[in-house]
Amino acid sequence: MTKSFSDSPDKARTIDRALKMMALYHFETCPYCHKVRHFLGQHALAIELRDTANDVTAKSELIAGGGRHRVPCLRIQKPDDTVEWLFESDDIIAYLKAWLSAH
Ligand SMILES: N[C@@H](CCC(=O)N[C@@H](CS)C(=O)NCC(=O)O)C(=O)O
Repeated sequence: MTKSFSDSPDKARTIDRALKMMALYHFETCPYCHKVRHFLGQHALAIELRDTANDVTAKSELIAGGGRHRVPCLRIQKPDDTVEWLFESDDIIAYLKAWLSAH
């Protein structure tokens, strides 16, 4: 289980589930990806990382879903199963900041 944002186990489980609905497409040497990974580390956000430079499946998923091989990109699966592909490191961080304040 990820670091809890709350003392409540139920709330921690809800947060874990929500984090599992996200994945960050990135690669190691990209400075914009580094910025987003740093933010994830600072806030102990256990979001799955998919490395498009070393994982052909991750790269194909990003191109098929997001329309281009540009990183970083945050894949967000919504409760209704629709998927949003969010590009731009600043927009990803802004989204996660808003997500954190809501949780
Ligand atoms: N303004 C973007 C820049 C992202 C960017 O330039 N990423 C590079 C890797 S460092 C990339 O994916 N280039 C391939 C492309 O744009 O098709 C951000 O802040 O996320």
